[in-house]
Amino acid sequence: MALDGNYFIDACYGRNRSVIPVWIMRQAGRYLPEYRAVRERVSFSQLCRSPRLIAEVVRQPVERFGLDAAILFSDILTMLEPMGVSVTFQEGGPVIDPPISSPDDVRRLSGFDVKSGLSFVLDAIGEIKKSLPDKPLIGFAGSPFTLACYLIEGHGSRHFNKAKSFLNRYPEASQDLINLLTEVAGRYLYAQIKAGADAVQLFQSWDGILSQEDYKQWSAQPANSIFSHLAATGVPKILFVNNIAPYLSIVKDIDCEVVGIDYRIGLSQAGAALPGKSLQGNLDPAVLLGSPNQVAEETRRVLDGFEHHDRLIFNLGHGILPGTPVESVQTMVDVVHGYRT
Ligand code: 1CP
Repeated sequence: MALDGNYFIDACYGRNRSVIPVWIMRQAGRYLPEYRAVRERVSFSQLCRSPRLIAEVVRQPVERFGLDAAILFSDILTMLEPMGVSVTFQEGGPVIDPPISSPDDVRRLSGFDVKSGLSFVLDAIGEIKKSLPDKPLIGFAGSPFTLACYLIEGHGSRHFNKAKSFLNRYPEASQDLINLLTEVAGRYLYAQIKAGADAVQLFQSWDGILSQEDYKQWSAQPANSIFSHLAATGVPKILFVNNIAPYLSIVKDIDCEVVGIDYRIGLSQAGAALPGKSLQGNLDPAVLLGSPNQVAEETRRVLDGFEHHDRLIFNLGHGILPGTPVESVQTMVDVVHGYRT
C-alpha cells in the first residue's frame, strides 16, 4: 500500500508509536476564510461537482493547520441524487423535495452505477491524491438510517419523528429502503477506495435517536453488511456514531477498526467497552469557541483521559461549528502534536 508506515493508518490498527494524529470532522467549511472565498464564486452544488475545486478546499485545512488526514469534500446526500432524488443545498441546510412518504415512493428509487452516476466524486479523489499524495485520504458515506431520515423528513430535524413513524407504519418498505441504501453505500465506498481513498468513514449522524433494538436492525446490521463488502480492500473502516453511549455493547461487534466517539462520553469509558478498537474523538466542538487556555486545557484533558495512545486518532466529538476561530483550531492541533514527545 502506498501509505505503509503512515502514523494515521498505524493508529487505525492500534500500532502507532509516533505523534498522535489529528483531523477534524467538517474540516473544510465556512469557518475557514479561504473556503468562504471559494464559496463566493460558486454554489455548494457547483463546488461538489468540480474535482479541481474539491481538491482545493480539501487541501486548505490540511495545509493551514498541518492535519494528518484529508477528507473528501462532498456531502452524505450527494449519493442520493443518482437514485432519482432531488436534493437542493440551501442556506439553512439540504432539502429533499418531494420527500418519501409511501412504499410506492421507495419502489421508485433506483440503484445506479457509481462510475457513471458519481464520476465527479471519483475524479475528485484522483485530483486530491495528486495534490496531497502523502496524506491519507478519508472517503465517506452516510449510514443508511441517517440517509433514510433525510429522505423521509425532507430536511434536517431534531427528532426525525416522521422517519421513525415511517419505520413503524411501513416495516417492509423500510427494510427495502434500508437494504437499497446499504447496497448503494457499500458499492459507493468500494468505488471511493478503488479511486484512491486510504480509509473510509461511515457517518451514523442520526442513528443515535433509535432504541437499542432498532439500532441493531437499522444501523448495526447495515454497517456490518457495508463493511463486509469492503473487507477485501484492506483499508481501515471508521464508524462514527453520534450519541454512541447507549449502543456500545452492540458497536463492539461491528466489523470496523476505528470507532468515532461523540463528545458526550469519556474516551476511557468508550475504550473499555470497545476492546481492540481504535478510537477517534472526542473534544466537544463548542470548546473551540472558548479562550485559547480553555482549548489547550480541554484538549489535554481528552488526551489524558485515554491511555492507549497507540490507538487514538484525535478529532472533535462532532463537526466543527461555523464561527470557530481558526486560532483555536491551531492551538488544538499543536497541543495534540506536542503531547507525545
Ligand atoms: O454553505 C456551505 O458551504 C455548505 C455547508 C456544508 C458543507 C461544508 C454542507 C451542507 N455539507 C458540507 C460538507 C460535508 N458534509 C462534508 C465534507 C467536509 C469535511 O468534513 O471537511 C461531510 C463529511 C459532510 C457530511 C454530512 N452532511 C453529514 C454527516 C456529518 C455530521 O455532521 O454528522 C450530514 C448530517 C450532512 C447533511 C448536511 N449537509 C449540509 C448541512 C448544513 C447538513 C446538516 C443539515 C441538518 O441536519 O440540519
